Amino acid sequence: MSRTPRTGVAPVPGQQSRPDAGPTPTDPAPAAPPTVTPPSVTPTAGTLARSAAQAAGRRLTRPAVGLGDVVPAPASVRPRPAADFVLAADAAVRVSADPAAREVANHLAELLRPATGYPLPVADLPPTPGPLQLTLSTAAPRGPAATVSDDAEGYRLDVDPDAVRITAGTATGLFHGVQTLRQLLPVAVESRTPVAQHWVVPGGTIVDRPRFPYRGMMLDVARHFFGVEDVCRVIDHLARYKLNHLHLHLTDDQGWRIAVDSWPRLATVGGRTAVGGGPGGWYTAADYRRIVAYAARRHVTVVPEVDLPGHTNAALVAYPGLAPDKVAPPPYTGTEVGFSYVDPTDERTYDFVADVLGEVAALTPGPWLHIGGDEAYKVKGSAYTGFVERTQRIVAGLGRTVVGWHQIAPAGHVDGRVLQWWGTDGDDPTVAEAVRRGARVILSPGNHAYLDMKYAPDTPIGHDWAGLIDVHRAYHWDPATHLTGVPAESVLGVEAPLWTESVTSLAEIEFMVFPRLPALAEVAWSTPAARSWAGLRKRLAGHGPRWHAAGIAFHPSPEIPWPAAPAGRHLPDAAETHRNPAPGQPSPARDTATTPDVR
Ligand code: TNX
Repeated sequence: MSRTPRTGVAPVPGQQSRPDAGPTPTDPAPAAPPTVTPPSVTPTAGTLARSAAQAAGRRLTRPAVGLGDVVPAPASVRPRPAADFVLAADAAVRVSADPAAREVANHLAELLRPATGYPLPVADLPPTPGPLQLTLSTAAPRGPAATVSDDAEGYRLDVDPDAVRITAGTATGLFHGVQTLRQLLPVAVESRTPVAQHWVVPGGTIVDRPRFPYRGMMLDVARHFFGVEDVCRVIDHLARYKLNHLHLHLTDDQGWRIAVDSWPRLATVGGRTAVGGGPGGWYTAADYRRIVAYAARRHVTVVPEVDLPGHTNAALVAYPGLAPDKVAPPPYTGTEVGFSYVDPTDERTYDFVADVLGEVAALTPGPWLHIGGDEAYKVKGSAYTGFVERTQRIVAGLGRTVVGWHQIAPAGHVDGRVLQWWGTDGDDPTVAEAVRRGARVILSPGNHAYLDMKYAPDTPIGHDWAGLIDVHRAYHWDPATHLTGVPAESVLGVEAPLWTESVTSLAEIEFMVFPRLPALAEVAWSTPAARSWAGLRKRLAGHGPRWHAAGIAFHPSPEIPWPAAPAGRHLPDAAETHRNPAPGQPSPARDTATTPDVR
């Protein structure tokens, strides 16, 4: 199988080249107009930006954002207005001598270099502390808010006039601290080209840790296929908001999206279709590894889902022997659910399950294997629970933890198993009973967390079977009390699924994700004490210009007091949106300036 390598993410329609992200209406006025001495040779943009900033001196300007203007809301924020920090052009990033921490420092430098134009070399700590410090500290003192969190993902951020210091027990904590720092810099930090600007960070201390360990988004790449670069861009979005899991719904009736060596027709035949008759596509092992590696560098774990025993029409087209009647069904490109299933009475089905899950597990470093289990309406009673129990044992035999949609609840317990709740009311005795037997729960309530629901009746794409979900509805629920019989200790976390029956492009993904995903990230990360609707509205409003500057499409929800301009962009016409190319077909022209560094 050969596929044309993808070279970049889709340009956001209507914005073929990035805005230069110069100061926006929310940026502070510079203290003095930068004066640039005419150079004798033609300067680069970076040189100009550096000399402009130097010429303006290190005089303090008011920071563009407040220390608390962070999404998700940090656990503790103590501003020190007299302690603002200004990044100097000759700053270096100093980091504890540890390979994973060093990666985080490199990531920080890569985030800051394009907009600042500063070289920002990365070097070990000690000897010289320097103005940007990332310190791994397992021996950090414990105690109330003044200390570094001892949580695996917690961090502490201290901003003083002489330095910004991020301290954490793990590289993941440092990474989250870096995301906070990014949000505290002016909007222009999102620019891909140098901007003359005072890079001010508001003074004070943030001590932060997540409320729930699992915070994720699901992307359905089966109904419509999204290439590696699109998925990597989604991973960037997760990382910004401290989400740490990307669940990929890899298989469904309309398409099989991952190459499996032992059953090659799954991809080459089952991967050729998509909802609405589009060209489909699939990931080679190398493609999938690129996604996993890109995610790992951003402290995001990939959760692969192979949906079984239902949602399998594409597999049956490829291998009719898996079908109950052994007859190949026609390829399916509609949007109904619940009609297809692999034959639970045939031993070959379990060879298929073991082979597929074995290969997917071998490509996936994370601990989770998601086996679907939803809407298998034609496999009833003990045929269904027997299938799920056998599949759970296969997953356990691979040394992985099973995750399934909450319909798998009646099946017997295996150690550590996780149910993903997608119901719309807070009561399910079967789930509560499974939790009593030891299951943990990921909460994806359809009426709060489903990113494929419309925002409002006039939202041009999406469904409404679980209701309309505006930002208020996405935000207003508490995972600790949401489901009867599921106490906070049994809640592993929160995940926001994006099903893609009606979502066909990266711009449409972003439109459904922003601003709801950041709101849901706050539900998963922040303590109830730190959360408030008024605070979220204000903080999201400040992120609109950031998304605009980063070329991210978003829904300009009327609930959010966006700054006067730019107010976001509406969903582009379908004709403008990018569609993925057929296998073997060239990608449409891309804006290489937006290409994520996929490695
Ligand atoms: C239900 S929620 C499904 C999906 C659909 C989605 C559309 C769940 C586990 N299954 O197959 O894509 O609704 O909203």
